[in-house]
Amino acid sequence: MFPILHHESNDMLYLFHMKKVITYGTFDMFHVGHQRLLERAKALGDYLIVGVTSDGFDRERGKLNVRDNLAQRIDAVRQSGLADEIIVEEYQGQKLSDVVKHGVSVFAIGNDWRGQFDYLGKYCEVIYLERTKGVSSTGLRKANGRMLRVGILTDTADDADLVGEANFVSGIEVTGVYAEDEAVRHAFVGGAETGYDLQKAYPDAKTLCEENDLVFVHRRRRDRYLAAKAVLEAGKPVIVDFPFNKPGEARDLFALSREKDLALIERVPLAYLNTFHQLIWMLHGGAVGQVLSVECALPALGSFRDAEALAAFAVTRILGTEQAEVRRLALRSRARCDRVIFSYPDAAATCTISDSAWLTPGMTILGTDGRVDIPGAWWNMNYFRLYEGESAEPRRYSFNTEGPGFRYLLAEAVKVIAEGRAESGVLTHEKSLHLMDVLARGDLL
Ligand code: C2G
Repeated sequence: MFPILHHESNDMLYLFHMKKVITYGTFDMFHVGHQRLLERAKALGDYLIVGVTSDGFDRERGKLNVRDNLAQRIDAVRQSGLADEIIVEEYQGQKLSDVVKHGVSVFAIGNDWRGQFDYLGKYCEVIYLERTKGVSSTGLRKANGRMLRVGILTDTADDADLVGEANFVSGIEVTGVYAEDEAVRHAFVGGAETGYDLQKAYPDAKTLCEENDLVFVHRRRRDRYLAAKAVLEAGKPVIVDFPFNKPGEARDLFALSREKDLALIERVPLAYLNTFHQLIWMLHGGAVGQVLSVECALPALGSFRDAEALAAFAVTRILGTEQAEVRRLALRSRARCDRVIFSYPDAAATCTISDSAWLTPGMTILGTDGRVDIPGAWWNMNYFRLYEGESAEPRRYSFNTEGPGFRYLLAEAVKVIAEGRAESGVLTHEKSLHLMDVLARGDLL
């Protein structure tokens, strides 16, 4: 952090006695809501410090595709004429350190953050200010005409986190839903109490496609293929759950998406996490020597088959698809438990998928020269521990990703669509087909 601007006198005595107020924000596309917030914050004391989030910190906290860069956002705050000092917010936990370091008396922030900064109350007064209604950076981006409208084609009242996650990706707006079932539609459009509070239930899938720029197909596996096909045929890009029923279905759709130059992106949020990329590149670079085994456990997140496909995705990213032989052992007692075993000429992987409440999720990768551990929800990993050489102490690699990961996939989708591509380089259609072939060989479809 560095002071960028000093309006007030530098007289130390004056500085010592005055009441300092601090506030933070991204201040993307600076607007009247930001201006009013700064005015009211300033009025709470004699000296206003404004923390503007760095581009990296916004990415880390999952605020993606912010339109203005840090220099532009700082400039906008400076031009408001309200800040006595501007600092840059670069990391989680900085607020507390700033409050102490700058001798701050009041921390003020919009009431969309109500309750979240109460912990600062030990060091200064915490005030949540009413937000200005009817204006937001999101609204302005929309007015600029570059919003991507997203519709949901679904058969379940669970949105797979799309609605919440889309809020963090600027340039994208979830408009509405089509579902055959009235109760499902109601969950999406029946107002805030029933669920997602979307504007619109479309009368049919065709209208949904016409009125949106991108469709999320979130349906049972047996219906995914036809639904995604209808979207592409209606001329719109699609995000669809992974996997399809058969490799043939995937082949068909990938060909159609190429032919029509429309993006088809399979929903595997793990594929889009920075931490996962780093893990894969480090393993391929020999971080643990030669990989001997992968062991992982995960709950049946809604569907055993979809959970197995996710595990297969992770395992094959580590050990490859070519030489994989797969089989599944299904155990059924009071709780269901599937075990999927991948054998390779020089390595093996075991994935345990269960709906038992006692399952301990995690992943361990054992190599000739080291080991990687990912405790907990590895499919949403934001760190891993690498044990190598003589040292018993692991090194920790992390990216502080936020949320269930869908937002990173959405941000990539926005890019792929803007560039007019049919697929993302992160999970290409070709790689996905290889994985489908593995799943088919192991009778996992
Ligand atoms: N704000 C407002 N009225 C609006 C829009 C925003 O009062 N119509 C306020 C927000 O509540 C916030 C400030 O303006 O206090 C900046 O908003 P953003 O740029 O959206 O920043 P935000 O993501 O809220 O970051 O560490 C960062 C902070 O936690 C806040």
